[in-house]
Amino acid sequence: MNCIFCKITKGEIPTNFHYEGERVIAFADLNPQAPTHLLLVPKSHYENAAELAKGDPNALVEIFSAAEQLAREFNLEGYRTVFNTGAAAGQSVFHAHLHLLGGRAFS
Ligand code: DGP
Repeated sequence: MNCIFCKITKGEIPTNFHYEGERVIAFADLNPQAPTHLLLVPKSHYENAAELAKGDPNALVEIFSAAEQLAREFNLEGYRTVFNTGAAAGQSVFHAHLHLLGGRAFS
């Protein structure tokens, strides 16, 4: 399987991790949509958030607690979290990931 996020989580592509825990890593999005735009990614491969919830629910718990920790570290007053599911919704990498966005106003 040729999955870019599997390569990143395994350290095969050098990437600065802003968070690393037992099940989850976080790194900056290549194409940021806000001053702070991080991706929180489970180390295990699941295609989307629903599959992750079924296969490794503890990773989902860690994703949201890491998001809260990172928001504090990045001094975000508030933040937006997004899971895209399916190409029609804008998902382009089919390894589950949460977008954490902050540092600007959102409508
Ligand atoms: P989505 O469209 O929801 O599947 O989000 C995928 C995001 O991943 C998109 O905002 C760009 C980002 N991205 C894709 N490839 C890479 C990469 O190699 N490194 C990093 N840091 N981000 C990537």
